[in-house]
This record gives sequence, C-alpha cells and structure tokens, in this order.
Amino acid sequence: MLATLALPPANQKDNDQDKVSDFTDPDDDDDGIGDKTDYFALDDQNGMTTTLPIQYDLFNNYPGTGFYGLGFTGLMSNGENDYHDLYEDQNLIAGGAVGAFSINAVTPGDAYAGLNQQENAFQFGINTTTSTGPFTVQTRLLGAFFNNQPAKHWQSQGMYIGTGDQDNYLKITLGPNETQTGAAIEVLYEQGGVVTVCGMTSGGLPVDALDLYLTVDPATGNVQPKYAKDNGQMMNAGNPIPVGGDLLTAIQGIPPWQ
Ligand SMILES: [Ca+2]
Ligand SMILES: [Ca+2]
Ligand SMILES: [Ca+2]
Ligand SMILES: [Ca+2]
Repeated sequence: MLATLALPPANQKDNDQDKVSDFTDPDDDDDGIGDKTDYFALDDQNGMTTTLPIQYDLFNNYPGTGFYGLGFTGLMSNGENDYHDLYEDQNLIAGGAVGAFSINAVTPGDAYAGLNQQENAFQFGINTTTSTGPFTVQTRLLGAFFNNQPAKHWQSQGMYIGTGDQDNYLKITLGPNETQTGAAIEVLYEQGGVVTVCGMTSGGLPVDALDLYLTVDPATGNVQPKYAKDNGQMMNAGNPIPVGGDLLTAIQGIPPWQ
C-alpha cells in the first residue's frame, strides 16, 4: 500500500451533501448531469465560474475543491463509465511534502480514436472566450520518468486540453520514441473521435523535470505545443495546430454541454 490519503472511500463521501453517498448518488454534484456523462462530476458550475489566470500550486496553494482539494473536478469521460471507475483512490498520492500529484500505477487504456478507455486523466474546467486573449496552459512533470527505464509501447504522461470527453482533445505527452529506446514528445489532436494531427519530437529522456505548455489563441483557434527538459530552453513541439469542432467552440466560449 503506497498511498496514505486521509480521505474516506466513495461510499462515505457525499459531495453535494444531499445525504446520498457519492457511491450511490447518480449525480454527485446535483447539476442535473449524471455522473457518467458529467465531465466535471464534482463541479456543479462545470468550470463556467472558473476564469483565468489560475494557478494550482500543489505545495500550498490548494484551491480546496475537487478531488483531494487539488482542484481537479472530473476525469476525461468516455460517456459510459462512472468517474469512480476511472481511477483508484489507493493508487494516488496527492499533494504532501513533494507538492505533486502521483499516480503509482496506470492501466493500459487510451483515449486514442475509438478506444476511449483512458483512465487517470484528471481535469478541471475553465471558462474562456474569444475575448480572453491568448493564454498558456502549463504543467511540470517530475522525474524519475518511467522508473528510469525506456518507455515502451504507448506509455505516456503529460497534459491535455479538451472538451472533457475522450474524442475532442489536444495532448502533449512524454513517451517512447519510434524504436522504444529513448524518449519523444508526442503531440496528438483528436477531433470528433478522429486523430487529425499526431507528431513526435525525439530526444533524450528528461532526468528531473519536464515542463509542458500549450499556448492557445481563442480567436484563431491555433494551439502551439512547447516543452522544456530539465530547466533547459523552451522548444516548440511542431507547428501550431489549428483546432476545430467542439474543442474550438469550447475554447471560444460555447462548451458542448451548454
Ligand atoms: Ca450525494
Ligand atoms: Ca453531475
Ligand atoms: Ca458537473
Ligand atoms: Ca477518442
């Protein structure tokens, strides 16, 4: 047992305090959207009252809301599984002295195309519009990456923006290179369940830290992926990607659940 979360299991939690535990309540935030299709199952505003700039510092700037108080309010939804089935409490270490969110072991599922079996993809909603202006989504991943072993197959860790489902997202991740002997930064964009852009930038595995960035221009719909290894120079991961469909309308202020 690796994790020591001082949190009750789902059958004792009651997010919306309606006296029905999250385990049996079909709508844990009482927003009228059932848990299986609620992209933000612990946010009755679904991100519409969360605006930029926003910084969730896992050391001491916890928002105090969502999963473990870290601000995540849902998991990348496939519309079929209850969010409780997309992660394991006992597999996670949240916050604490290292100021990180750790997932000890992950399942083989992937959101790729029609697979839609991704688990452990924690997310929260923000409200952006064309008047928000360009903004950058940023996160830092801490080593050791893949237990200091070459990544294999489609192992990946990283960050994404999306509508909240598993068919409309743009991700930037660290994974294996083509020969599975080194590392690559992968950028993948899926629109309406179809993978439309997928590119890889091969290089060495970072040692201590990997910073990932997605710079979004809501007006044009262009997203520039960038990364920096071990506090090194920030590099573009390919060209800007023009997003469309549901992701573009969500970025521009019309999320698909409205
Ligand atoms: Ca409840
Ligand atoms: Ca709900
Ligand atoms: Ca919700
Ligand atoms: Ca998909």
